[in-house]
Amino acid sequence: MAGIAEIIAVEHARSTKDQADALGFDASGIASAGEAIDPENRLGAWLERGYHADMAWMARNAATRRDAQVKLPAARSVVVVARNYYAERPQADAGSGKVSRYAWGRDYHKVLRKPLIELARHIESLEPGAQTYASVDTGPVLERAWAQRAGVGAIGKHSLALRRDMGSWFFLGTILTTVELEPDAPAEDICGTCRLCIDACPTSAIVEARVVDSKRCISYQTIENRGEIPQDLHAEHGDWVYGCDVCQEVCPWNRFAATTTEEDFLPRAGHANPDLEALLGLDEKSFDAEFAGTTIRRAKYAGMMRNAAIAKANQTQP
Ligand code: B12
Repeated sequence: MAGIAEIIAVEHARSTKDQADALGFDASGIASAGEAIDPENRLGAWLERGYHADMAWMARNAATRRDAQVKLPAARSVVVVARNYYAERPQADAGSGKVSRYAWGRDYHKVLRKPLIELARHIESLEPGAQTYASVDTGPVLERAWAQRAGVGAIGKHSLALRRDMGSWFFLGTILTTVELEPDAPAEDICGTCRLCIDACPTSAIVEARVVDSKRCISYQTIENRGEIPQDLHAEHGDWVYGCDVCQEVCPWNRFAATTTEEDFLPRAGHANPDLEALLGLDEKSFDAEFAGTTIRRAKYAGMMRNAAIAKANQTQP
């Protein structure tokens, strides 16, 4: 017979997931925070091989990323939520570049913050003195590994969290909490022998299944790199001016994606396939105004001009 603590943990888990549904999340799951999330130190191996490129912040808080109880010492559970951002790419005109899908609308950090904080408040209301730590992307949390343990998504060979019903076009958010919640079963591999993403990556950035070398990844180069993009990668960048979706576009599971119900994620006019001439014609002030409230601002003016010039050269060179 289940003890009272277990019955409460089951009830609290149900209430948390119901609240996640009510707040508009497309999926949610729960993992136990007791064991460190990265016992094999895959993050350490990734950092040692220099796969974080110039993202020094990834190395600075590695110990915290590997163990939820460093961030929240009494953490017992990790709640993981997913929000679908899929929309069809609008028709592109000649002379346009490509922005990756996740950046077409309003910045997802801003969109997801409010419902995630509301969910954290709900969890805090379950138990007197309960604590939470909620984050989307920027917290020292290995979000994909938690998503896998919480049953929210398997880790695909492109390294992204992947589901049968949504593919990989979804953002993750996590809440570490001191509240005991009944955990879900971890997600099981759905890639099998498929290796389409590994073979399709234009720059061979997926160096082995589930391991991405940021130094080669177009997403890193166009968004995070503040310096020059290595010359030998220019041609492979093709039309991409912000991020890259190739590894996701070829994934068979992404055929099942439905359009997001979040209007803020739908493409803003000209942001999915920006006209390269027009982009290159912007001064810093007009760039900031055009992309205010979007994640594209992260590349900064100089970065976007660099990216647009490479895409333009790729279209004009024979
Ligand atoms: C740094 C970072 C990047 C870097 C490095 C990418 C990378 N693959 O690590 C760059 C800038 C390249 C990048 C690119 C993109 N990113 Co990014 N990124 C992050 C960030 C901030 C940290 C990721 C990290 O810790 N990497 C280090 C490696 C070592 O960690 P890891 O891959 O999670 O590895 C763990 C597990 O995968 C596990 N593991 C490895 N192999 C195996 C095998 C098995 C069987 C198991 C069980 C576990 C396992 O071991 C590791 C430790 O536990 C996360 C947010 C976060 N806080 O987690 C977003 C995040 C991963 N990014 C996201 C997105 C959307 C993207 C892009 C699609 C954006 C774009 N369109 O351009 C691309 C995708 C490129 C790609 N194929 O990875 C989303 C992904 C959502 C999803 N469905 O998975 C996240 C989760 C942000 C969010 N909150 O939604 N990103």
